[in-house]
Amino acid sequence: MRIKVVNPNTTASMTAKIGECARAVSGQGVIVDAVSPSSGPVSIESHHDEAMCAPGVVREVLSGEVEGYDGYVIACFGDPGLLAAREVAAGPVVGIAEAAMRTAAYLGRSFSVVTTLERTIGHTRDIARSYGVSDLCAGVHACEIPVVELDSDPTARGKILVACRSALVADGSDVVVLGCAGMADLCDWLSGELDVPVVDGVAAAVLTVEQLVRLGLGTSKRGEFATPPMKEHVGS
Ligand code: 2AL
Repeated sequence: MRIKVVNPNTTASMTAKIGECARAVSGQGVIVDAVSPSSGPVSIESHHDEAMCAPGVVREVLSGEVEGYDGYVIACFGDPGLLAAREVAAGPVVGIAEAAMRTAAYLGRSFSVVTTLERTIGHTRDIARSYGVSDLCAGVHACEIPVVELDSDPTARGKILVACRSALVADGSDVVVLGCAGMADLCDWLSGELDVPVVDGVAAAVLTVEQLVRLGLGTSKRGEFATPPMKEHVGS
């Protein structure tokens, strides 16, 4: 089985980290390739960034179909391009926010999302609603660390831990969902510190795709996610 993990941003070090975290959980015989689009924003933390990265995400899934991948993960917490990617993929396509929120629903009464910047909170709430889990999402909290500083800022870990602790208290929740693929490597450490389940969407999405492929399940091509007619494009 081959799974293509698409990091919608173009920061190569983050793509490498996402690949490591994905391979750490994938099963025997599963090949995981982590890629990012050849052009696009270095991080996704606004509606504008999401719109700008989506064509690159879809291109990676289209090329993945030619390359023979069995399924795809969209490794950015806003799940940019997810629905368009489903239209062009035969196998399953899973976004990390969707996988993390659905996984968290198994683990407690409610969950808190800890995201990067405050401006991403509205979109996170919107997607929780669209996935039907907004009743379980007790709160969305920002640690105010930009995506590209998650690795370089020596205070980042500590700030994320503080944000998780205060989210659990403020929301009265019992599970933490990490709101950025760039936090994937902190998941084990945070669950040890917090003593509650901490869900990393990269791991959750990879295992969800793996499970769906093993079950022989792919994206339904009846109706909304049928292959769309490819249209003539005007201009460059
Ligand atoms: C993200 C993410 O997962 N990747 C990225 O570039 N931005 N999420 C976020 N909340 O900022």
